[in-house]
Amino acid sequence: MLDQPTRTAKPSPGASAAEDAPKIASGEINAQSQETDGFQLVIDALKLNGIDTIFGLPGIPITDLTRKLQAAGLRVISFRHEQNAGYAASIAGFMTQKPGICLTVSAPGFMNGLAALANATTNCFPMILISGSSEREIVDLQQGDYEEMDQLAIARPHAKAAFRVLHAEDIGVGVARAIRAALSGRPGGVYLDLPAKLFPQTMDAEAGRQSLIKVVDPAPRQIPAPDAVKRALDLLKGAKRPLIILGKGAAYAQADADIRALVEKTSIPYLPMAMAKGLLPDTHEQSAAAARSYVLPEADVVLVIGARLNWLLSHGKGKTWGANSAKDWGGQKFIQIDISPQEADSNVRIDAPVVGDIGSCVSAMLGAISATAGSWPTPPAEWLDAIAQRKTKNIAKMGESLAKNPTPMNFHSALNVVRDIVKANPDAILVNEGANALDFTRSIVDMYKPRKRLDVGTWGVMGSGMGFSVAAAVVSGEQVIAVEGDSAFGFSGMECETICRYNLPVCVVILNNNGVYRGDEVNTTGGRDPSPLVFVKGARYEKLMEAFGGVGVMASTPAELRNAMEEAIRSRKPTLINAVIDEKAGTESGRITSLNPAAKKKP
Ligand code: ADP
Ligand code: TPW
Repeated sequence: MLDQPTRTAKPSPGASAAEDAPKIASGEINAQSQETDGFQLVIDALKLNGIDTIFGLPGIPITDLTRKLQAAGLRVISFRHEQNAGYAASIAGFMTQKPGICLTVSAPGFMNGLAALANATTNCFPMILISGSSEREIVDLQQGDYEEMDQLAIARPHAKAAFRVLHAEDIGVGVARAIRAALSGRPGGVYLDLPAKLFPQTMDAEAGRQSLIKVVDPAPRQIPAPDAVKRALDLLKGAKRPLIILGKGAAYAQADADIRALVEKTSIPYLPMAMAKGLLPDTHEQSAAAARSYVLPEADVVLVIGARLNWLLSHGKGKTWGANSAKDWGGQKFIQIDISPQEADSNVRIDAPVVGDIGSCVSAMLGAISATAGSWPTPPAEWLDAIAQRKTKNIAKMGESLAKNPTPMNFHSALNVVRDIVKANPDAILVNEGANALDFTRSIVDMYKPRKRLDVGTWGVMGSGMGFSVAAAVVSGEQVIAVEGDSAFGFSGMECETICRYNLPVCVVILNNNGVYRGDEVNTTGGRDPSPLVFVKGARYEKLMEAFGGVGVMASTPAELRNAMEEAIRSRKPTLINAVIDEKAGTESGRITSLNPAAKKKP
């Protein structure tokens, strides 16, 4: 044990009533001296704040912390790569409104986790990356310590906040600050640096107990200003062709009933962003998802709830929105509900920003609408009829594609099966990544309940699949179905071992077309190497799950895929189905071919 001076902790102003104080396991305290240490204080601080699961990967200096966390009753889910543990933590945060914790070793482990931390910040997922770090004195003089790296400085630009704790008595404050930063306002990723020297530091147990903080109201409601609500409703009321867009912030907010009531009371058609699918069932008659390319350019007033007008919404302008060129405004008026006061006007003018938490904003709007005593106008019939017509046409067209049964399978015939299975199992959580595998799944597979679709998010990040799957199963206990492109799966495929080790009900379906995007590209330059976009043909991915005691199935027909998925769900066994599809199926970059510089090449 390192010889650290025992400093007397000040009583913390946030330390609440005695019943909130952690019961420190007696075995962990030196009975004679009644001391506690850094390990124990970290554990107690997390427990005190309701953290019950840690996603991570052990090693110096946090090996013992993982053991002690487990001994203290927390669930420690140990991964094969920190990036996957990080993705798991971030999506656990999205699902639960509690910060997901990822615990890593110093430098390389930290760096592996950092990708997930940055992704969490980008996606507004609450997460805390806790990394052990090396000796400050040596790191700062760059004297070549074991795993030397200035982690705090590196994390800062990728996190909403970053903190380091040097003294045991400050652990309570450090953990409290991290939790508050991750959850309050716009959620995000937080970095907490815990140097190796901190863990064995000792201090008086009672002073340690007093130093811990149970965070009170970590995500305070933010009530919108009444005049902002009125401005928004006045604009919405006068609309001839109103539209509501629901984003993953709306899913995160867990204001499901009020959001549904707002949509239904106003009768306004809505579009769900990918991770907002299921907030209202995708089969809801007001869903305009099947008429997206009609409603975006035609709408005159758009109410955006918990979505940013970023690339996924073509920045609120350009041809998608009916303008003549990419930089032009389509003429829509926007109302935007968001917790971040800086979000409005980020891309186009927001005529009526409503700043606050979605629960409070939607409830305020509902209250004002109800006060109109039934006089809220239904959108003009021409608008609703025109949307209904497009929907009917597009749904019929999709039905035709789904009904085909080509050999080999294509995305449609395979996903038709997934669509039926999800319909029959609406509580199952669908994880989804890939390019074509992502785009087709998003449009073909209907979701019926909120927060059941977890995907690549704002960055379109490949590699989130298995981390998300592990977390979804651990946090919810529900069946997970992960629909993966074969390339996408490869980024985190080794976590099949984790899925088997924890015996999680995860059914991975790989839509295997032998490559990135497609598998039929050849190197025509005469070189000896294959095209950079293709993989080993006929790869037997299912054997990866078998290697760890799970179930592996190769499925070449929709019937085989259906049987294998049904069996996976019945048995709840870790299963990997290698769904072999046509290697010519799919397009380069899926639906975002327009962003590919190759597509922009001048002739
Ligand atoms: P999508 O990718 O689905 O379009 P984004 O991630 O772009 O969604 O946008 C989510 C938005 O939701 C962010 O601007 C974020 O500030 C906002 N947000 C997240 N949680 C809340 C909340 N509880 N209340 C209000 N806004 C929120
Ligand atoms: C971390 C770039 C986007 S989509 C994709 C890559 C490599 C894989 C597409 O092939 P897949 O799907 O998964 O087989 P399909 O259905 O089209 O055949 N690195 C990261 N993120 C991204 N987005 C990429 C690379 C990419």
